[in-house]
Amino acid sequence: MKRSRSLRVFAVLTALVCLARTALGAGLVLRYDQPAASWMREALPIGNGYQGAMLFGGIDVDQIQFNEESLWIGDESDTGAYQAFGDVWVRFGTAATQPGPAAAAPDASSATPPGYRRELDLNRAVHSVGFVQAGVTHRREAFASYPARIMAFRYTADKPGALTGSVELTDSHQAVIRAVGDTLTATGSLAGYTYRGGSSKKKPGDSYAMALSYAAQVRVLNEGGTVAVRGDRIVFTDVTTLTLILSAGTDFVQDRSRGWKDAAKLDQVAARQKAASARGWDALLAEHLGDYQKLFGRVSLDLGASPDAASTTNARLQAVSSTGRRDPQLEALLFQFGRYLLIASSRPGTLPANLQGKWNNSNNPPWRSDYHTNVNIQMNYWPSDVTNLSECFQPYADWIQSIREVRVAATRTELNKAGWAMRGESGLFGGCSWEWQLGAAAWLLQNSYDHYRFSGDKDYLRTRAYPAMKEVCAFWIDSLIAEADGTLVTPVDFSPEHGPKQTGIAFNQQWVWDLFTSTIEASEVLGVDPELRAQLSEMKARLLPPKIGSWGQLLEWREELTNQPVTKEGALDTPANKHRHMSHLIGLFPGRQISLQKTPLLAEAARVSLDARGDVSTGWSTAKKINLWARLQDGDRAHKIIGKLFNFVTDTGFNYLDGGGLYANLLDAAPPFQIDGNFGYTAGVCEMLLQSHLDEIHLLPALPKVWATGSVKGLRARGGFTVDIEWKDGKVTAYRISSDKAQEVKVRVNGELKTVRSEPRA
Ligand code: FUC
Repeated sequence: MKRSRSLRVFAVLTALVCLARTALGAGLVLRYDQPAASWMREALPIGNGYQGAMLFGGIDVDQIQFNEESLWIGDESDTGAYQAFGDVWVRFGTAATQPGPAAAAPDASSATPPGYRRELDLNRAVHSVGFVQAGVTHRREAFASYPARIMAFRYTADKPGALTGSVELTDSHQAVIRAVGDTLTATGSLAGYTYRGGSSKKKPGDSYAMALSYAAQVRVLNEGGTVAVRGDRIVFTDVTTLTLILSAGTDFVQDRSRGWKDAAKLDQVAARQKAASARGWDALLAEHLGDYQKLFGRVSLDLGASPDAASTTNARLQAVSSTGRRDPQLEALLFQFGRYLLIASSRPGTLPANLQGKWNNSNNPPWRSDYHTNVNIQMNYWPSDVTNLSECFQPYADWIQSIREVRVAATRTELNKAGWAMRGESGLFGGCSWEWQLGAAAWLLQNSYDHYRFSGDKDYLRTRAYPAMKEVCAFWIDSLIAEADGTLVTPVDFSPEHGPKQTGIAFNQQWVWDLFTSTIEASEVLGVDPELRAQLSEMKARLLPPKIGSWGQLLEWREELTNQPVTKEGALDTPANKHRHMSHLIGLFPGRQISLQKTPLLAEAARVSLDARGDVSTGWSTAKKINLWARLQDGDRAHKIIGKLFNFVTDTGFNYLDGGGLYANLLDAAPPFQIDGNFGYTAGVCEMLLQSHLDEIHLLPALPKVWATGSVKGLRARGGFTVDIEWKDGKVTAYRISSDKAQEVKVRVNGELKTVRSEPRA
C-alpha cells in the first residue's frame, strides 16, 4: 500500500518534471506571424556547419538564400572575402509563371492568410511554416543535416495534388545553370572576383593568386503529380508533397601542402545529393534530430516564466525594448539561440564561424565577413566549452593549425621576426589585411589553451595548441624591447582601433603575460621544455605591468594620454571616451591577469574604466560588457547591459555610436548583423552563473536580483567538470558537480569556499 502510494507520488512527480521540461522546451521557439521581408532582420537561419540558409517563409514565392562556408576569394597574402552563393526560388500557382528572380520578391504581408505562422524550433533545429489558403492547409519544413551534409526542404498540402509551380536555382557569380531531369546544377569559378570594400587595396582587374571552383545541386522530388524541365527551371504539377535536397561545395581543402584545392571535392556535391535523396525525408530528419539533439540537449536554463511566451518573438522583443518589461524566457531563448547558432555554424570538419557565421548574402560583405582577430573570432568561441559544445571548438583549432605556416612566412618577410603574428583581418588561406595587431595571435591561443583547460585533453594540448603557443612565444621573445632598467615592452602597435600607435600598450602587454603564463603551465603539464619555461618565467617577471591613471582608470596606453585630438568616441583617456573595444580590460576577461580575488586594485581600476565607457555600444561590445561586469561580480550591472542588448533594431544601416541590439530574428545587430554579439551574450550569461578561471568553481558569481530563482543544467567548468545549479531567492539551493572520475574540487557557494568530491559521470 505504502509502496504503491510512493509509486503514485513518483509518477506524478515524473509527470510534473516532464511537463516543466516540455514547458521550457516549448519556450525555445522563435515565432512570427508574417513571412520575412528582410534578409538581415527577419529571415531565419538554419545551418549544418558546412552550409547555411536564410529562410523567408514566403507563401506564393519562397526564397531560400543559401551559402557554403568555403566560398571564399583571397589567397595567402590577402584576406579576400567570404562570398554569397545563391538562392533557390520556389514559386506556386500563378507566381510560377513569372519570369526571373527580379520579379520574385518574397510576398509582402498584405497577402498573408489569417493563422499564418513561421517558426524556428531550437529543440529540433527545424524551421516550419503553416497556413491555410483557399481551404488547403499548407505545411513547410526545413532543416540542415550535418551527417548528410545537405539541406532539406519539404512543402506539403492536405489536399492531394494541390501544389503546382516551379523551382529555380540562381547564382551570385555567373555560374552555368542546367536543369536535367529532376535536378538543377550550378557550376562556376571565383576567378576574377575581388573584394572592393573596407581596407581592400585591390583595383578593378586585380586578382588573387588562387581561385576556387564551386558547384551546387537541387534535387526536386515529388509525391503525386509530375516534375519536368522547362528551360532552366523545374516545374512541378499537381504534387501533394514536394521535397528539395540542396547540396553545395567548392574544391577547397584545408591543406596548404595540396595548394588548398582538390578537384575531386566538387564531385562530392552531387554524390551527397544523390545519397540523401535516396534516403528520403523521414530518414534524414530522424538522423538530423539524433545528431543535433545530442549536442543541444546538454544544457537547459530556466530564468523564470514569461506571461507573453506565446506571442510572436518580434512583439516580445518590441515590448522589452520599448517598455523595459522583463521577459525571462526571451533571455533564456536568446541564450539557447547562441548555442543553436554555434552548432549550426561550427562542427568538426567545418571552417570556423566568421563574422556572419555562415550566413552572408553579399559578394562585398561588411568587413569581408571574415575572421577578425582583434576580438571578433575569439568572441565567437567564448561559449563553446562552457555551454558544453566542446566539439564545436574544433574548426577554430583546425583553422589555426592550417594557417601557421603562412603566418610564419609572412611574419618573417614583413616584420623580420621569428614565430608568427596576425593583422586585424584574416581569411581562409592565412592571408591577412589591414593593420598589424600584434597581440591578436596570443588571443587566438588564449582560446586554444582555455579549450584544454576545459577539456583536459592532453593529446590536443601536446600536438596542436602547445606547438602554436611556442611559435607565438618565439615571436614575442624576438620582439619584446628591453628598456634600460630591464623592463620588457611590446613594440609600437595599435590598441585595437583606438588612439595613437605606441610601445607598451596594455592590450599587448596583457596578452604577452597571458601567453607566457599559459605556455609555462602547458610545458609543466606536458613535462617538456624546461629551458623555455625558465626563459618565459624570467621574461614574464620583467613585463611592464598594468598601470592605474589619474582618475583611477586602468591605462589603455603606456602613459596617460593628454592633448590628443578628440575622436568621435570622445577625448582619449578621459571618462568621456566611449570607445567600444575596451582592449585594456582583456586581462579581466577573457584573460586572468586581473581579478577581484587576486588583484583587487587593478580590478577596481578596470571597474572605473568600464563604468566610464557606459552601457551603450555596438552589439558585440555590449555583449563583451556583460562578460566584463560578470567578472567584476556585478550581476545587476551585467543585467542592465543585457537590457541594452535587447534593443530592437529595425534599420539595416551601419551604426557605431547609437548602440546595437537585436533584429526581429534575434540575430545581433552591431549594426549590421554580426554574429559575435549572439555568441558573446550566451557566454555572458554563463559568466554570470558560473566562473572557473581562477582554479575554483564559483557558483552564481554575478547573479542579478531579477534572476532570483532559477536553474541551469549541464554547464562546463575548467578541469573537465559538468555543473548543475538550482537557486532560490538569490541563494544556491542545490548543485551537482560531475566529472569523468570522482575528484576533489574547490567550489565557492553562497560566499563559502569548500572542497568537495565530484560525482563520477555515468
Ligand atoms: C571590429 C570592430 C568593428 C567591427 C569589426 C568587424 O573591428 O571594431 O566594430 O565589428 O570588428
